[in-house]
Formats: sequence, structure tokens, C-alpha cells
Amino acid sequence: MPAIAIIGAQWGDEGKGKATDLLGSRVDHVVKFNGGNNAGHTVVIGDEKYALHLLPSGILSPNVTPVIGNGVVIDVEVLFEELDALTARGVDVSRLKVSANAHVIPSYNKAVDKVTERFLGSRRLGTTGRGIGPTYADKMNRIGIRVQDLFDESILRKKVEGALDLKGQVLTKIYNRRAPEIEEIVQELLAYAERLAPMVCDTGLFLNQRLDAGETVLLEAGQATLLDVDHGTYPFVTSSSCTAAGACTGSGIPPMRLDQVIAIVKAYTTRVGEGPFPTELFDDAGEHLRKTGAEYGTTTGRPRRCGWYDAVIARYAARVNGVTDFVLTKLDVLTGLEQVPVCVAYDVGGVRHDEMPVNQSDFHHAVPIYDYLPGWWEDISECRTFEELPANARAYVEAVEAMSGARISVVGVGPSRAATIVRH
Ligand code: 2SA
Ligand code: GDP
Ligand code: MG
Repeated sequence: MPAIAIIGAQWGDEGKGKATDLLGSRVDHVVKFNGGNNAGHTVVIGDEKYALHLLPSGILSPNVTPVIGNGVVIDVEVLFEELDALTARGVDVSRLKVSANAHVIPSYNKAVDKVTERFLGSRRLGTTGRGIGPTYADKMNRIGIRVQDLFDESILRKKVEGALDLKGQVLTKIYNRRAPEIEEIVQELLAYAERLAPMVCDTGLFLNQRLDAGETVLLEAGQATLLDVDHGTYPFVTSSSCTAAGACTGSGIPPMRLDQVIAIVKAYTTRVGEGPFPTELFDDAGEHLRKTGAEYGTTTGRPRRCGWYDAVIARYAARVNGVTDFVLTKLDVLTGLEQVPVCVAYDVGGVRHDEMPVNQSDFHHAVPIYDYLPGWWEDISECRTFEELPANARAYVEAVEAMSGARISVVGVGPSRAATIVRH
């Protein structure tokens, strides 16, 4: 079991945090490889509930080294706040390692994110407003600030000057805002250096050396396949690579070292933010899923849009990521329905699509073709083996597995660590 990637198969919030935490006891290192504090992973341990944003979920496992990889964008203030909050709850955070090559989110990018959304009006993306998109844009534009820059004041000043040359103009000319002062930003970033320094290293080198030594590494995605900047529902995506391939670029671990790709998929579908969502429900059934599944954003508290399981999306995620195993979460939320619709294909203007349409506007107009599976009423939250599940719940899992392109190895029946059925 050298390196394992955990990714989201849908639009995020599938329960990656819980899955990572479950595997945490079996691995040595857990790496966050993309995104930033736009992510929200909830982990429930006994009576304690943790909402993690920037930190890898592995931080909660005492024997795991948590790592923030080079593919992450870091709001250092938020990082320190999260570390302090966990320390106050008795969690040892001293093992955290942070990549010297990860990018930092300067305060001006949070402003750019928020005003861009306001500026776009009805064409907004529904971002989390954390400065994620503008910071990745700076990275690609080669005007980003990296963690290592915080330790060389003269280089930092040059980089901030370069970035603000452009960003200052964007803020003042387009958005009619005060341009940030170079010195103000330099001081803001320098203030982080002392506390950050002991955590910073070449995480790519570290992880490959640990793999050479026979240790195991779990790579934990933020967001999900359909929010991936290349493979998602562009432009309604986040700005990072959330897929298994992103696990490699975002950590410095080469593809051939990935042994297993575990996709987390919810027994229904949710999305936050704007963008197409074929199985979305606008009726009482959607409200029922939202209420029963507690579908509210972990980071922003926004109500999540809810819909039925979409096997076309699951097959797509299986293909794009090379999924070896699915973890099907929140099966318990479907309890009590007369029948459970599952989308098996789309109808686009009278043409059946068994695969994701390549044309984005076709996807916007995709009408789900449903199979209707019989529901169950028994409380399944205490089931711990597959055989204990009611026959219709088992049949649902097996039907979904047959449509989705990889085996379902684990089934979630509740938020806690224990509420889990391992099949393989
Ligand atoms: P951004 O802020 O630039 O990454 O937003 C771009 C799109 O990506 C979506 N996005 C997310 N979708 C689901 N979950 C996310 N994390 C939080 C959670 C979200 C929250 O775990 O609940 O609390 O609202 C997440 N992060 C980004 C976002 O909605 C945009 O559609
Ligand atoms: P992530 O972003 O993929 O880590 O997911 P989130 O933490 O944002 O959202 C998933 C939510 O579902 C969290 O509140 C989890 O505690 C909860 N959860 C995870 N697995 C299950 C499950 O099998 N059943 C139920 N009822 N809740 C679950
Ligand atoms: Mg989440």
C-alpha cells in the first residue's frame, strides 16, 4: 500500500474527511494536495466534531504526519487559527509539514475574489470568497507569492511589487477600490515567517523518501472531480486539480507510485455554488435530502443543492481518476423513501447520452433518465455488515455499483467513524 489517493466523485462534500480519518489509522502520512480553506471536511470522533479547512484530516490521527503539499494555496492566518483551535482541543499539531513551494493567499486576493463575484452579478460562480481563484490565477500568471518567499525579505518585496503592479490596477481601475500598499502587504506576509518556518520543508522530497522507506502516504483531495479546473463543469469549477492526477502534481509523488484511487461518492448528489446539475431537485424531495443529510456548507454554511444519484457522473469520475474503489456515503439518508430514483443516462434534445456530454451546453440541458429502485424503512445506522442491511438497501448498493464503473468497498451509514460497513 505505498500511496493512495482519496478523491471526490461528484461536486464535493461526499464525506472525504470521514474516509480519510478512517484510513488514518492505517497510513503514516496524509497530504492535502490542492485547494485551500475553501474546503470543509467534517470528521466526527465519538462526541467530538471537527471541521477542517486547510489542514489535512490526518491531523487528527496521532501517528500520522500531516502534510500541506505544493499544490495548495495557503491563507496563513487561517492556518494558524486552525492550528490554535485544534491545540485548544488537545490535538497535537506539532507534526505538520508545509511545502516551501505552496502558494500563499495574500489579503488582496480575498478582496479580488469577493468583488469579482459582485461584479459578475448573475454570472457569478458562487465561490467561497476565500481568494482561491485569484491566487491560482497569480500562480499561472507567474506573479504568485510562495511560502519560501516569506523567508527572504528582498525577494518578497520584489514579488509583491510585481504582483501589485497588476493587481493594484485591477482593484483601482476596474473595481474602484484602494490599491493595497506594497509595504503593507510585505509586512503582512513577513509577520507569518517566524511561526511558519519550523513547519516548512521540501515536502516532495520528504514524501518520496518516506515511500522509499516503505511507509504509506494518503493523498486527500479538496473539492471533487466535477469541480476540477480541467475535468469539471468549467467555468463552474474551483481553480485547482482535484482529481487523482492532481494528487501527483500537488504533492510531487509520481503517478506510478499511486497504488489505489478511492473515490468518495454520496448515495445522492449535492452541489454548492452555481453551475449545471442534471438531477437537482427543486421540490419537497430535495428539501428532505437537505434536511435529513444536513446539507449545509462546512465552510460557508450555504445550503447545498440536492438531487438524486447520478451514475453517469460516477462512471465519468471512475474513468478520469482510474478509481479502484468507491466509498458510498450517506446511505442512511435515503432511508424512508418509497422508491429511490437513480439517473442512468441523460436525454439531450431526444438523444440518449450514457456518458458525460462533451459539449457543456448539452450538459446544461441534460434531462435525467431514471431507474426507480425500491426503498427501505428500517433504520440502518447501526448496521455494521453488508448482510445486516435490509434487502432493498443491499440491492440499491449493488445496482449503483453495477452502473458506476468500480466496486463499492465501503458504505457509510452515519457521520461517526463507527457507522461504516467495510465490504472489501
Ligand atoms: P472557490 O471558492 O473558488 O473554490 O469556488 C469555486 C467553486 O467551487 C465550489 N467549492 C466547493 N464545493 C463544495 N464544497 C466546498 N467546500 C465547502 C464545504 C463549501 C462551503 O465543504 O461545504 O462551505 O460552502 C467547496 N469549495 C469550493 C464553490 O461552491 C464554487 O462553485
Ligand atoms: P467532504 O468535504 O467531502 O469532507 O465532506 P463534508 O465534511 O463537507 O460533508 C460531508 C458530511 O457528511 C459531514 O457532515 C459528515 O460528517 C457527514 N457524513 C459522512 N459520511 C456520512 C454517512 O455515511 N452518513 C451520514 N449521515 N453522514 C455522513
Ligand atoms: Mg466539504
